[in-house]
Amino acid sequence: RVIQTVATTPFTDQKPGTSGLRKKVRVFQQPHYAENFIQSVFDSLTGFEGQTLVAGGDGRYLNREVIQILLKMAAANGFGRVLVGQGGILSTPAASHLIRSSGAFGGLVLSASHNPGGPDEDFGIKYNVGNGGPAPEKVTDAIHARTLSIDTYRILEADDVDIDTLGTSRLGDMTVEVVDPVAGYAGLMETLFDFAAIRRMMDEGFTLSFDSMSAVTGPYAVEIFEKRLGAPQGTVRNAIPLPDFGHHHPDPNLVHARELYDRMMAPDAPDFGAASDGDGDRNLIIGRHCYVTPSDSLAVLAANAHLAPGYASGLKGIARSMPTSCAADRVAEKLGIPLYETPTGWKFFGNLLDAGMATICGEESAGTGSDHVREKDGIWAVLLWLNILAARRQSVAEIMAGHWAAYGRNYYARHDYEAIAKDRADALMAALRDSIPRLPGTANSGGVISAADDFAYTDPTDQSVSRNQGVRLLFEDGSRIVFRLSGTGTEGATLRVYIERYVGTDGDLGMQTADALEPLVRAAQEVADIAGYTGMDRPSVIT
Ligand code: VG1
Ligand code: CO
Repeated sequence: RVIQTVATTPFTDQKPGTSGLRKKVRVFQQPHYAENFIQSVFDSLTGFEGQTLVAGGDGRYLNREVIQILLKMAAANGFGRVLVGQGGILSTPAASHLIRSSGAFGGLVLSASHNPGGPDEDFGIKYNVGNGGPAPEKVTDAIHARTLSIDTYRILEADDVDIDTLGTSRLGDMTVEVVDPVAGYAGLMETLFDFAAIRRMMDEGFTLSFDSMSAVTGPYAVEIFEKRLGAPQGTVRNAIPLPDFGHHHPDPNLVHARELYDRMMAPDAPDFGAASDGDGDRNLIIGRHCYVTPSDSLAVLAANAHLAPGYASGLKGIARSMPTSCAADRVAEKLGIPLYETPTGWKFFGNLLDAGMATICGEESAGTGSDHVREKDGIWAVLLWLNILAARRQSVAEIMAGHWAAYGRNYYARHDYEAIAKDRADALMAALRDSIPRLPGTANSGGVISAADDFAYTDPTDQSVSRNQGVRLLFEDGSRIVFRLSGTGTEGATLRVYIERYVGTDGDLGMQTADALEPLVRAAQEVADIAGYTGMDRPSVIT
């Protein structure tokens, strides 16, 4: 077994985004492309000799090939052991748990998450550190710097490893252990939730529909919902992970999980519907005839988490990303616990969770999670909802109505303008940034702007500063509009416009979201001249 040192030249486009490096499969298929990035990760780390690395992905096209490359590179670079999910499969939260429970040095998660898969679609690689969470910015910055100067990578010349059979084998001086991707994770869930109570509710006729979107959660959902909780076979739909997700877009929102939405709005809808994304870290929650926005879901979960055994002693704090609605803030206030507002992306929650400052975290993009791992976790969110429903014995619609009656309602929507030419999107954001000093005190169809800024975050645990995280317009009545560019896309630029309006407990809590937000939507158009810059008179996706 010979360790080869291969000469290479840098690629200039390997800067990790919101969640790892995401590119078209064809980009990853260029000679040396994946190798350069993986070696740059290893070159940015110290002290991993003889240590354990976790490896797995969401099963999308190229997953198996890149697993083989990374195994041979890990062996050549001196790791002692790699734990790989059987078949190369690990959901993102399960990878996070495996890193933590095995004391691994870190992990490589192969996924482009909610992006589509297949030969013409997307692939991605993300490095997670020893706490199980996405590498913080100082690490991703170091990885990026290394990609720009790399001149060699190391790889073991060896046959492919059998990753389909559970057990241990040798690769050079390294051990490869193929592990069950589901068992450890399912066991963790049993420690957090009252499975007996949920099972009883199911036995009494509670109906559930879970859409795995032909992505990674299939095996997890079948094991947990059907086998351990006793839901009938077929409760989990699209349960077999496919390399191209059956040509679907594995993003659990009202556009791409339309089938589930329609089922939940039908006269004979089940009691509870949910879906998860490509890598299993997102969740879509729809009660019978009642869609729950991710921001509201975070607030409801935080307000009721104490009903689940894992959170019976209460929460230490709540963290949400800046564009996420302020619904959770009111819950934190009532509970008398701190609320942290971070930039977009789960990597900003890791320090707060490690420091015991926050217990529950969430993002408007359908990500919710807690300190049980260091990633957002789709199945965890569904189980917490089920545990709450089993404890309260109310419908989702009743719980939502009760929540708004107690806290008021944050009407909320996100408008995405996709595949904009990058220079147009950059020009729009630059003009918006320039206008910040002039905006306070001005009025538009949304009301009077009281403050405007470009969000910057100082991490309270290590004082690291992240700037330019999104332009915020704050209105006198508490409404907000936020503009930022996506950091996960692979085609042109995506402008995200986040729109929020708060209505107090004495106001109209039963409006249609689109009606409630209409004046603010117009204000966003006026202030940013979205149509002028993008040529688009309406968003591509509203969630
Ligand atoms: C999006 C979401 C963000 C999420 C990220 C990764 O990022 O807005 O909240 O953390 O995707 O989610 P961006 O930069 O495109 O807005 V996942 O499930 O794709 O790993
Ligand atoms: Co995801």
